[in-house]
Amino acid sequence: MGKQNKTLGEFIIENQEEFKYSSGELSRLINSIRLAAKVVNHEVNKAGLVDILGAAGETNIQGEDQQKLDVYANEAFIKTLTNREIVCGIASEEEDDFITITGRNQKNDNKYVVLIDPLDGSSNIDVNVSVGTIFSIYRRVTPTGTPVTLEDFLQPGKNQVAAGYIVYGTSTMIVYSTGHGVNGFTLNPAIGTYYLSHPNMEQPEDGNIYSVNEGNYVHFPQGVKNYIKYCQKEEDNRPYTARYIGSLVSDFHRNLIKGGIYIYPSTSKDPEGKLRLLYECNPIAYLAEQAGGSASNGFERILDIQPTKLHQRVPFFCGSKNMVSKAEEFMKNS
Ligand code: AHM
Ligand code: MG
Repeated sequence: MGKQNKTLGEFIIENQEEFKYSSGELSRLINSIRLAAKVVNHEVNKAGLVDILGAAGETNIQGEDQQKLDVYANEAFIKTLTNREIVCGIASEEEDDFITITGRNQKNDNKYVVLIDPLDGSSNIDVNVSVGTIFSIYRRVTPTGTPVTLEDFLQPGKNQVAAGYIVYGTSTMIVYSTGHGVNGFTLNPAIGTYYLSHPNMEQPEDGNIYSVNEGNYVHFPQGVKNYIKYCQKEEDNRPYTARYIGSLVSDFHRNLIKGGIYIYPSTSKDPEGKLRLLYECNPIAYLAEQAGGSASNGFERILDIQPTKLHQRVPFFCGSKNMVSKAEEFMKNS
């Protein structure tokens, strides 16, 4: 792990004072995500064995049948977040409606809402490709002492107080921000500890990677088609390299480190695109901006969008600043 050997636990304590409302609650909340991430990581790592164990008629330690991993991850995060007296509501890609948490004394005095995609890209699990968890945290806008409402979840992304992701890749990492830059921590699975491996992550302003599902090309808006042609043209430092895993967290993570753009545009079949604003695009957009990158729906900043629905979809252009503005230029002029 080189010279950096600060653990995530130490980092959270050291940086607690930086939070806008430094009561320690947000630190405890991040801590509970760290814990759930370890539990889910353990399960994800066993994914390849499920068939073998299943064939032998194995059930888990509680005697339950093996669950689908996205359901497992959903329950693991919800359970962990509910157990601490910090969160008043959770919205998840796996749940139709948001979950209200009244707290042990039933007083509704917890202050934070969490929006989460517990296991994004889960169709990749069967083929041993990286998946991720994405999370977004806000302070509630309605007063404590009353049950959480939809309004507390439908806040524009610029109101986020923290956001991050966990990538279950060749190694497992947590990358998150509380509004003071982006830091990445790598799990040492032998001892179950995350170490600060990527301090102050910065997304290069330019890059040479474009990530888009070109199989949908015929359904793309003209601006995106034109931008793709631009990426492929032999000129200056182009053609760019095409890289698309089909797992948002991994595609973004690579482009964050190396420089690049990720695009999931509107299509003639899905005019709003595929990705969800609240628990996929907003947290990733927040991280991109915190790392010096940017995120747009092709025309306006993702973090400025006022959401109207919990599971709202949005076209997504995200990554190196200059690449995103170039793509926006093509959108505007098409
Ligand atoms: P999911 O939430 O159903 O897992 O879908 C989200 C995923 C993203 O991780 C990924 O970037 C995208 O869907 C890939 O979609 P496509 O296969 O249409 O390219
Ligand atoms: Mg998802």
